[in-house]
Amino acid sequence: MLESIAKSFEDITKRLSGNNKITDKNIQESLDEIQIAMLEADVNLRVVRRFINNARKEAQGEEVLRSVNPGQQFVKIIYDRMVKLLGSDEAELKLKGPDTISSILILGLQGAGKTTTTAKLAHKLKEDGRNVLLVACDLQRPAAVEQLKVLAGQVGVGFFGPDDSENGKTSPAKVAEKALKLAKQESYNTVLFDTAGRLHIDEELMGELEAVKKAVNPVESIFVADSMTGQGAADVAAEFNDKIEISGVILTKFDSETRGGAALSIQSIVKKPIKYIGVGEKISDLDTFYPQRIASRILGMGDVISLVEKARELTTEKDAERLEKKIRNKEFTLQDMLEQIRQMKKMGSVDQILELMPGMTGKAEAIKDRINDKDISHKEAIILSMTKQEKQNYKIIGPSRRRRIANGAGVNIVMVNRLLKEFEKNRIMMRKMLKNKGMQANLMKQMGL
Ligand SMILES: Nc1nc2c(ncn2[C@@H]2O[C@H](COP(=O)(O)OP(=O)(O)OP(=O)(O)O)[C@@H](O)[C@H]2O)c(=O)[nH]1
Ligand SMILES: [Mg+2]
Repeated sequence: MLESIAKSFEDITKRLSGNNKITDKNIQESLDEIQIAMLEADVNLRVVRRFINNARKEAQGEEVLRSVNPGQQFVKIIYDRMVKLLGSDEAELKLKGPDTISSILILGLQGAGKTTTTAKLAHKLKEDGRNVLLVACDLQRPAAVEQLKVLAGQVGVGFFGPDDSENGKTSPAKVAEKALKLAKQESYNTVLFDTAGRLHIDEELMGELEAVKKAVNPVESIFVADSMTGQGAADVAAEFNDKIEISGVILTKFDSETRGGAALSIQSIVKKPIKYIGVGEKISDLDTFYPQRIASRILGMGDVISLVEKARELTTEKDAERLEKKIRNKEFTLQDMLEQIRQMKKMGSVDQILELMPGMTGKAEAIKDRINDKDISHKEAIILSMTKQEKQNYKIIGPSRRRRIANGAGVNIVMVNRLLKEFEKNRIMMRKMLKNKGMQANLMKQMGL
């Protein structure tokens, strides 16, 4: 996935990050190459032009950081712009609470992967504890209803479709209405409507979809697009959005030789987020779309990017001194830890962070088992559930406070205990690091100093 665009960018960013001097001329040269790489990846021309112009302006206007070289800094600018192009933050489904029915409409062109994606979403939502009903509103192909029925059976969720006796006498909107009645009777709280595709957008399809949309009043109307269709996917999504407002996009077949054009064009053309990517044919092959991770995969420069990020955060020597003093004086608080956790979140994947840490090479696999991204979110939630006082002085957090914090964060008390232990250990370790000259150099390097 994204191999070819990543390959083109690899050469550009590698060369750039070795540059100690950056001039208008080599900015222009690199931007020319980036432009070619993006066009080859089938990114929409208007999107590419805007990207290049903005990156140039930013590069020329940016203050030079003391602790990284200008080439590295330029790579970071490109990375930030790319994250923006991909939509900045992840965007999951917006559903109502469990006591109300949330309807999700799935639409898109023929063969885009709608039916498969409907089943994948059902699987995910079932795992989240929702009671899911799949509804076959595709009356175009006789086999379509059966296909969804089989998938519903595999996932283990409810199914509703037209009867054989209704052949030719019903409409997608009528099926949808009946399905909603059934959902109410049988207390389903999440209803997914799979609809028919067409080769091209036509009036009949749009009319049909509008009628279904009116009947179900969905909280999400998800446009399913085949990522292999490149920037074409963005144009079609825009048309669907004009006619029947969509709330988000799922890009399928991201596991295949996709060049990236769809992912990089959709957000700026349609202004709707990509919520998930399909990464295979199995029902579990649906991943949240993380713009930061995709951008790092394309640029392949995770270490340089985080180095610049840290350097930006600690731009002056004073900041570094302050942190060092905090550690020395045991003033490193849970609030500081929270900030560290947030930095980790911002950087994207745990893998990359591990690769960056000195002495971690080779040990990454073992550690990965212990920390994962969910864990990071839990930790953030735990610290956020503490009062200001507690964050400043962890020693006051006794058993009843721990219980309250666990409740507030929606986690088990064991996790609160574990976090506090880890925090204590980190404080000691950091102090030790400061005493050891070699380790100190490493720590400073990590901070981009
Ligand atoms: N590799 C891969 N294949 C996928 C993915 N999503 C769907 N497919 C395949 O794409 C083909 C079409 O998928 P469907 O879900 O039937 O597509 P559809 O949009 O419902 O098609 P129509 O109902 O005919 O419009 C199937 O062979 C799927 O297995 C994906 O994320 N990765
Ligand atoms: Mg289908």
